[in-house]
Parts: sequence; C-alpha cells; structure tokens
Amino acid sequence: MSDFAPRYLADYSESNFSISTVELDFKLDETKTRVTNRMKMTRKVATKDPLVLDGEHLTLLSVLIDDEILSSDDYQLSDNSLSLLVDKAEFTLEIITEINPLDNTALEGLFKSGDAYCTQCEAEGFRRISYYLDRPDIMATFSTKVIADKEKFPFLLSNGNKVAEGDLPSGQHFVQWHDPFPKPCYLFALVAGDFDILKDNFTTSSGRDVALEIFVDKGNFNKAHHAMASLKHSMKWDEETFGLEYDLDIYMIVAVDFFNMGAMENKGLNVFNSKFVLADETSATDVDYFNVEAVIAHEYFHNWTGNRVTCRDWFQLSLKEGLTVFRDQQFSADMHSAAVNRIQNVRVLRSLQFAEDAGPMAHPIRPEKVIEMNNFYTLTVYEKGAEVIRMIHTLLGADKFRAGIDLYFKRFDGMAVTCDDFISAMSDASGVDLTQFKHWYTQSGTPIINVNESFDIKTSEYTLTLAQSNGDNPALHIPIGIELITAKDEQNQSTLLQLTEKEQSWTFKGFSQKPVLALLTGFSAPVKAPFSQPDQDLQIIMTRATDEFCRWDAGQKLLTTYIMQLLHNPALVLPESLYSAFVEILNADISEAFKAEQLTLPSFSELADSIDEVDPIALLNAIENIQHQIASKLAPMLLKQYQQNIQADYANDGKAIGKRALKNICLSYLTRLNDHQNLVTQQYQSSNNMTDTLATLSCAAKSSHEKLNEMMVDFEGKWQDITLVMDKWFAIQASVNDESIFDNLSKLIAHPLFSLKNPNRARSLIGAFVNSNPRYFHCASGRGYQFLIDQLIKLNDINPQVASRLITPLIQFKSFDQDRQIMIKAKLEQLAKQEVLSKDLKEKLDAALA
Ligand code: B3K
Ligand code: ZN
Repeated sequence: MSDFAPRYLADYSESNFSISTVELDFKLDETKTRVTNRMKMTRKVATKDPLVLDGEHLTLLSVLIDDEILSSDDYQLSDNSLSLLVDKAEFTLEIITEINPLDNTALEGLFKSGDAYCTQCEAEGFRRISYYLDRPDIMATFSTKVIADKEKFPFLLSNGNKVAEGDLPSGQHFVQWHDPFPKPCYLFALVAGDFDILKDNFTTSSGRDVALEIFVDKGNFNKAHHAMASLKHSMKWDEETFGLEYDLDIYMIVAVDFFNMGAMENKGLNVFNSKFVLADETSATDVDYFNVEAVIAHEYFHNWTGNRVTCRDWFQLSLKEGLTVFRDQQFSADMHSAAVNRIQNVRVLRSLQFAEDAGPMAHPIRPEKVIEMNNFYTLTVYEKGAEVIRMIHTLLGADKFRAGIDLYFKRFDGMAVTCDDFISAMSDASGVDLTQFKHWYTQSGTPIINVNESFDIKTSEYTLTLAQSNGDNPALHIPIGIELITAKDEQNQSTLLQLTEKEQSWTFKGFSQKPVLALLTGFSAPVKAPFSQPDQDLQIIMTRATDEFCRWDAGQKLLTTYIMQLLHNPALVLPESLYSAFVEILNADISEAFKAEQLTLPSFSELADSIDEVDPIALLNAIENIQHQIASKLAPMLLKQYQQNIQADYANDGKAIGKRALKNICLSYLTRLNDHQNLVTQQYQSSNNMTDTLATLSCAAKSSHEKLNEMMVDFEGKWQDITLVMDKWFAIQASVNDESIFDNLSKLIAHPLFSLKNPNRARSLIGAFVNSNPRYFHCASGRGYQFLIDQLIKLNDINPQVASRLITPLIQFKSFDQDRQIMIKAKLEQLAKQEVLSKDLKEKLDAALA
C-alpha cells in the first residue's frame, strides 16, 4: 500500500495474528539504540497469508523464529513493513533493530528531549521503535528492560511495576519493568534521564496504596506541587463520580520540554509537555494553573476511558477522547465555576471547531477515511466528541448515564471496542433508544437550527417551531434546552425539547404576554442557531434568565450584532442600550469571573466564522471600533472596576483569579484610549504574578505602547533561563500590532533561544503570529502568509505533526474574501510543489486544493 493511500473504516478486519507477550530490551545510545523485541505470537486463522509487521525508520539487524535466525531471503522488507511467511500456529518472533533517537526530530517513537530519552507512540509511533502489529486491537502484556549509563541516566522508566534492577559493567545499569495489564503498543512508554522527583501517595477507596511520582528537570522540584495536588484531586473525583479506582501500585508522570502535544496517557507512565506540569505563581498564569490541572486530570481519566477499555481501530478515537474530554470538563466544572467553564468550552467550539467543521478537513467525530492518523487528533474528535457525550448525559440524566458507564466497563473491560459498543451500553443500561442519535457519529458539519415563534394573545399559547438542517443529512436527535422568560411576576418555564424531526413544533400555555425565548440552555447541543432577537429581549435574557450560559450568550449576541453593523458602517454610533447593558453587568451581583466573561468580546475567529468570505482587516477594524467606543464611553466605570479589583497580595483561589480576570479585561479596554497608557507601565512594575505581567505586555503589544520595547527587554532579562516563560515572551513578540513585525519576526527566528525543533517554541512564535496577530498575518501584501509558508517548508522536514497543525488557517482559506482566497491558494500550491512532502501536510493540502 502506498504511503499516501487512504485507509477506510469500512475496510476494518481483524488481524490473522495475535501477540500475547512482548519482551523488549533497550540498549540506549544516542545514535544507535539497539532494540530487541521478543513476541509470543499466535496465528488465529489457518491461511497462508504472510505476517506483515509495521516498521518505519528502522535498521533491521536480525529476525529469529523460535530462536532460529532467518536469512534475508526468508522475509521482505519495505520502507514501512516487514513481511514473512510463518507456517506455525504458535511461535516466538524475535526482531532486533537499531534506531537513532538523536536524529528523531519528528518526536514520534524514541527521541531525545534535552538530555533525556523519551517515547511517544500514539497513534502509530511504536513502529519507529520495532517491527510490530501497530494497531490498537493488538493487546499484549509488556515487559521492558532498559540499559543505559548509570551516571547520565540514573532513572530508567517504563510501564507497570519495577521488577528488577542492577549494575552492569562499564558504568551501565539496567531496570526491568512489567505491566500486568495487556495493552496496545500505543500505550508503551520508556523514559531515561536524570530528574528531580516529587513523591507522594494516594490510598484508593478500597484501601490500596499507590505511589505517585512526578519527574521534572533538575531545579524544577518546586514547580511540581500543583500538578501533584491536581493528580490527587483527579483520583478522588473519579472514585466519587464514576466509582473508578487506579489499578497499579505506581503512577508516574514525567515532564519533558520537547513534545508534540499536551501529554500522553501511557499506562502507569504519563509523559507530559512540561507546560502542563510546571507551575508556580511567579512564572505561571492563572490559565496555566487551570490547564495543568485539566490535562493532569484528562490523562489520569484515560486510565479507564482509553487504557482499560481502548479503541478497536483509530477511526474510533473519539470513543476515548470525546469521553475523556467530557470527563475532564465535568471535573473542572466541579472544581471551579461550572458556568465559567461551560462558557470557555463553548468559546473554543465556536471559534475553532465550527471552522474546522466548515473547512476542507471536516469529518464526523468518527472519521471514515484517514491518510495520516495524526491529522485526526482534532477539535472535532475531541471537543465535538465531548459535546456528543454531553448530549447523551443530557438525554439520559446523570443517574442513567452513570449506569451506562458502569455497564460499559462491565462489558468491555480489557477490550478494544467501538463507538457503537459504547452507545449500546448506554442505551441498554438506560432503556433510552439511541438509534437516531448515532447519526452524530457519521455526519460532519455544524447543524443549523432555525427558530420560529408565535404567540396567540387570546389563548395565551406560545408556539415554538424548530427546524434543523445539515446539508442533505438525515435528521439528528438533538436535545434543546429552552427557558421561557415571562412577565416579571411569573415564573420562567424551563424544559428540555427533543428535536428528532426535520421540523417540529411545541406549544406552551399560560402566559400573559409573549415570553422571551432563551435557547440552548447550557449550550445543550453543538449547533448554530442564527436567530435574531431584539435588543430588549437580549437584555431581558441577560438579566432574568436563570440559565447562566444563556445570560452570557445573550450578551455575546448583542455585541455581535453591533460588530456586524460596524463592519458595514464604521461611523455607526453605538446605542445607549448597549452601554446600559454593560453598566448593568458591571453593577450586577455576580462573580467577577462571570463579569469578565461577559465583558469579553467574541473572538476574531468566532466572528469570522459567522461571516461569508470575510475581509479579516475590516472585521478587525470593527472589533477595535467597538472596543474603542465602549472604552471611551465607560472609561470612568471601567477605571473604577479596574482599581477595585487590584489585590495587594497574591492568592490563587477562584475569587482572586476572577478579580484578576475582571481587572485585566478592564485594562484591555482602557488601553484602547491614549490617556490610560500609564496603567500598563504601572501594573507591569507593581505586578507580583505572571497573569498580571502578561496582561500588561499583551495590552502593550496590541496598542503599540511606547514602553513596550523597554518592558520586553526587561522581561527577557529576568526570564531568559526559564523556557516556559520565554515561550510567552516569543508569543507576545509575535503578536505586536505594528508594521515592524516582519523585521522582528526575522530577528526572532534568528534569536539564540529560538529553535524550530522545539514544538512549544515553534508554536509560541509561529502559532502566536498566525492566531494572535490577524492584522499582519492577513495583511494585503501576503507577507504574513509567506512567513507561515516559509516556516512550514522547514517544519515539513523537521516535524510534520507541528507543521500540520500550524497550517490550519491557510487551508480554511475559503472563509476569507476573494483576494485572500486567491493569494492563499497560490501559496498553498507553492508548498504543495515541495519535492518531499510529509503525509501530514500532503493530506491537508490535497483536501484544501481539491
Ligand atoms: N492521547 C494523546 C494524544 C496523542 C496524539 C497523537 N498525535 C493525549 C490525549 O489526548 O490525552
Ligand atoms: Zn486524551
């Protein structure tokens, strides 16, 4: 099969072979690591088909069957496979390969992160370690022996429990691990290095003692406490919420600086991007703290949803990812404000997932066709996948959902299963028919809900008609929460509607006047509902809906209406009603965190998604226009709020975090005005935490503040040795809203601390430019696009996964105006002409240019 040939869900078939045990032996060396892989295999079906093992970037040294060496005539080798004919039913296959971790800049398989060795095998990285049946439905018991220099690599880690260790000649030592739980090879992990270790322990509800160990680079010990606390909270929460306990004697987390994504849930040995482990008040923002907790929880929850029950094939990825994202969202909601969390989840969905679902790589949460699996770790599979699980939760209710989860584990523990298996457990345990609901797994695109209302004053009946559409797709089963807000002395009516037809009507009685509709309470479904409501209705929802999501959403709708008007008429003067809505928010008796969310405008990408062929610069002008008008009109009030929320001492409880968020959103409005620029420098100088410091730098970068450069130099001087903070410095530099940006980008690329080989660093510069500097990324000259293309050409060779993520806004070019479409398309064609193009980029380019 050609490397670029698509694979289809419909073509799934079981392997003819199974593997019961795997014994791995690693002799670590930077350029010549030797891997011995001994597998006990069984031929399940009596055919003559050859055994075809996956393998890439491997140097094969020898192959043995039942300890007999094969000659090279006995097998066939290609760039990505090893095939051999075996006529035995049961046999031991031993394969010795050599690999080069130092050369591995793709960071898949075994690679080096600084001085340490580590692995990343999901989705198909194990094939870069040894020849194997690299697919998730092949589950085996792994034993791993690691040999390395004792002084340089005192810690040699792998999955499961440590079973032996000892010294070897020439300063070498070994450690041997055994994982009793059969697993697919994507959950295999190995780490070797020298670390500081934060140790703790946890007693499970059934009384088992679990050792907890977090490995960080030397000197970072004090930055691991928040991660440890988060881990313990997650363990307790999963016991209390889902009755799920941890199952091994030890749980290890290793933080590394070179990592393609957030973290990886390898059994008993999570490997994390250090960004999601390390945190202390001086170097981490409130958002960093939140993310550390959420990612620690997410990976921990995978131990059940992902590891104990795994995916039959990669098309089923959302089985573990959608469910685990839903679980981590519920956890975060329980640990913090549920409403604020929900709002933040919806922002991500609306600004990024909706665009993905409208772009050339749109796919159902269970894709049907894949070329490069790494391209499918998407917002759709993760975030929309979590929304689909949330809808099941809504339709079943918490108790029946829990019964469904219990049945899922009872039926499928230790197995590799499908999304259909999950749904069958949910519907069998609850008695709820989910047949129609399953269309959510096969349709791509964001469904649109059209709304029609009528009110009969004579009968006091209110009729709501909802129509759903998503291309030619069959009707979905959509839970739609509504709240009807009536006259002040009447109680609001809340109910959950189940939209199952293309069009459906419901009638409600007993209103003295037409009620105001708050639609999609809690954002009950991942849909768009372009339903316009008069300003005064939106203000009623903002102040009188009991559903907090709808209160916030009505405010966003109000703001969006005026941004859209400013887009076509920049001279428009905003009405008093908009200001009074803002004043009401500022004076309301609600948490500061919620106020901050209400004052935050919909993002550039969210707004762009709702406009056909948007001119990005016109949209930015409209956004800046509304910010400026709000700031000018409400300056005294914003300043008062700003001052009231200054905290002398640093704390990071919910209240303190909310106050900082509110203060800093006020700052961002105020710095739109010339006469409040001094607030930025004052706050920069007096700040005692990273959230406040970064807020000043980001305001200064947006407003081309005259002291920006001075502050950036000062910041660099203070933080040059702290990698994660320097990522923030690069990101701010890339977001500077000024003509000088292109010269600066060249200087930043040449900065001694910049390297495309480090994914965090590459993303902090290139990703921040692309996503946080829309004015220059989309500038009419095309220089912004060319900058990205130039970096992608380099990244295509270095790290295809990182390149493939950064290309996203370009492949979605059809959402921009004609001039930009032409310009971007030409740039993509230029990239497509590269002689050697990774599968990752090629799949996306072909889809975009088709
Ligand atoms: N399962 C991993 C993601 C692997 C990505 C491979 N390209 C982390 C997570 O979702 O928890
Ligand atoms: Zn995950």
